[in-house]
Amino acid sequence: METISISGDDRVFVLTGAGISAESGLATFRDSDGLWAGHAIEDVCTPEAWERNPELVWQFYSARREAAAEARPNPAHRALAELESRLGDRFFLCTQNVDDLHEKAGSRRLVHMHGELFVSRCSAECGRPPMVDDAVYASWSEVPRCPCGARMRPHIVWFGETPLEMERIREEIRRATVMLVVGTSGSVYPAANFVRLARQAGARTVYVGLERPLNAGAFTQIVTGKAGRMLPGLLAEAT
Ligand code: BV8
Ligand code: ZN
Repeated sequence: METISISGDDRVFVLTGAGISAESGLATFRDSDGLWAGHAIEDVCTPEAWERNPELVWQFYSARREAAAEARPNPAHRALAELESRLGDRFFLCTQNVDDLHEKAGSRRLVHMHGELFVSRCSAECGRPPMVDDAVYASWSEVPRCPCGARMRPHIVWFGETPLEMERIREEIRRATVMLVVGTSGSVYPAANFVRLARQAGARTVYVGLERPLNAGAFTQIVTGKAGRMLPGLLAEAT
């Protein structure tokens, strides 16, 4: 059984994408029946889309809230939470996913670089902190207002917007000796570039996913297969 060698003085940076939540029943982006199948990115995942038709944007994210609320973590999420419990501060998890399945599996040392589904913030960026919000909004009139009067928007990083926690992420990549990337096609930046930064920092880079990603050339080890099936065994000997 192939394993990923992680030993005593290794620091592990993990990056996950939509593929890790596929076995939990959440659609990925690029699959034929993926999230983008029903909607053009431009209509639901850009600041321009929000200006043009904020009701449609809230309907898109409300549908994703309903789907994610039903979903349960799978063995891949749990294997990473288990690895965190063994490695402690030698472990860091960065996810592109906006679902909360990593948290449901017990992960704590993580950042959502593209935002979180069950969080909303002021669309006027008045400075008030984002708030936990699992409500679904079928019509614009239901969308709550910030105390400043502006409507709330999903706390999600749309295309053209700056990802969250980039300084922290860059710092963790610099310190990593192993980068493990799970279930991401390598098509969206800056996340798709992290593996190259890790290589430049001298780290071993491992990909686990259904198919070779677009940035396959930057990996020192590639294991193809379903993350829920592969990851527990691959990490079994990690210390
Ligand atoms: C920015 C939140 C400046 C929303 C998301 C031209 C060239 C290069 C870059 C650009 C360009 N033009 C524009 C850009 C920049 C743009 C970009 O990358 N565009 C792409 C389309 C070319 N990026 C941005 O705009 C970013 N911002 O650049 O700001 C900046 C830069 C640096 C520093 C400071 C500022 C913001 C991008 C974030 C957009 N928001 N998500 C939401 O979720 O609704 S991105 C969203 O799409 C996801 O979060 C994720 O990042 C991406 C989807 O990719 P994946 O997760 O990989 O999913 P995908 O479906 O593609 O693949 C799934 C994989 O899993 C497949 O490989 C499949 O084989 C595998 N799989 C399936 N089942 C399983 C499995 N693997 C294992 N097990 C299974 N069971
Ligand atoms: Zn406000």
